[in-house]
Amino acid sequence: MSELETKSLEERFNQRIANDEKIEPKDWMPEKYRKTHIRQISQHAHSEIVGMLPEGNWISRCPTLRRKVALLAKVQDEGGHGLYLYSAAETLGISREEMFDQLHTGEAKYSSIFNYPTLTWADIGTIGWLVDGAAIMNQVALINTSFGPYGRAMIRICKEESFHQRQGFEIIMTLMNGTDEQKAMAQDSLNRFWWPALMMFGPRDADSPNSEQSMLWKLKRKTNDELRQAFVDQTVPQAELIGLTIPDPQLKWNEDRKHYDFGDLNWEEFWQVVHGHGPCNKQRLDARKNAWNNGAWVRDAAMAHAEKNANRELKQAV
Ligand code: FAQ
Repeated sequence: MSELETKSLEERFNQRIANDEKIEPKDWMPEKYRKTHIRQISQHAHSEIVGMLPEGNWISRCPTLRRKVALLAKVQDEGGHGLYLYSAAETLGISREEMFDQLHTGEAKYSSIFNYPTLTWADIGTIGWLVDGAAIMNQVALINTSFGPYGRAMIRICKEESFHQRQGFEIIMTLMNGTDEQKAMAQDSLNRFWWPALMMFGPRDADSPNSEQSMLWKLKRKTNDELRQAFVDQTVPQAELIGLTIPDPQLKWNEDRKHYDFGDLNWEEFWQVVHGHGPCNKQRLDARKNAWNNGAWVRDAAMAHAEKNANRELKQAV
């Protein structure tokens, strides 16, 4: 393709983005747009499936049968989200094997939040309330992302995440209506998860290498800092309503800005966790690698079955 032709395709593409048109997998797109989407969508998918692990840890120890049914369904939903997202990324020309390989070798990231342990039952409530709450804040904005398959996957995912958020909040509310020990358990869980939940939104805008281009392409519709602020503004009143204290002495309503001011995050900790040195990074990756290796026979059997059927159909056709 000549330089002139590429330039005119690029102009047409930029015009479509400016008009808020969706870009579909077979449409022409700049190579960098394709690669950036593979990066973000596959990392999002990895986050969903690694995210099954901290909660999976409590399925056999739920306090009641009702809680167990809800948690089982939630963890399955997260697996489903991962599958939609892997499929969306595959439309851009990467295979699932390649994506898993990138996860297993550490080339692809997944959300830092899932490298923290779930020590008590209250953590299951906190994950639903804060982690799904933060995920929705980010994902509702992504419904309007420019790449069609990603935006459409988000519609269903957001519906399910908002149910997860409510079930988590209801667990914490129940604990806050309970004994002193239960209240202390809920507060301790909030103390441990508050800052890691704020880290889910990524580095400050000034330190985010991908944001500027992703905002121009309308892959991201809001910046990391905008979403983090919206999450704090939404969550602080929820904590106050049920008698929990946000572990941030600098947290204060700012009447001029009409937003909460809050303390700075521990960015050293954030980057340590992102680069593989968090409390559970090794455990999480080992679990995923084992799942992939132990599932090899299922994939092989499915392929052999498909091949056998295809051969049978071919023979019948001859
Ligand atoms: N953890 O330039 P930016 C969920 C990386 S789903 C780890 O700002 P970007 C559901 C980033 O990848 C949660 N790495 O990057 C659930 C980049 O590295 P790279 C996941 C992080 O992409 C709930 C580098 O730092 N949600 O929770 C993190 O523009 C409950 C520089 O950062 C999504 O993935 C982090 N927190 O913005 C499941 C949503 N932050 O790739 C189970 C979609 C940044 O250049 C239970 N993703 N990094 O090597 C996004 O919106 C964006 O990718 C951001 C990062 C906002 C995460």
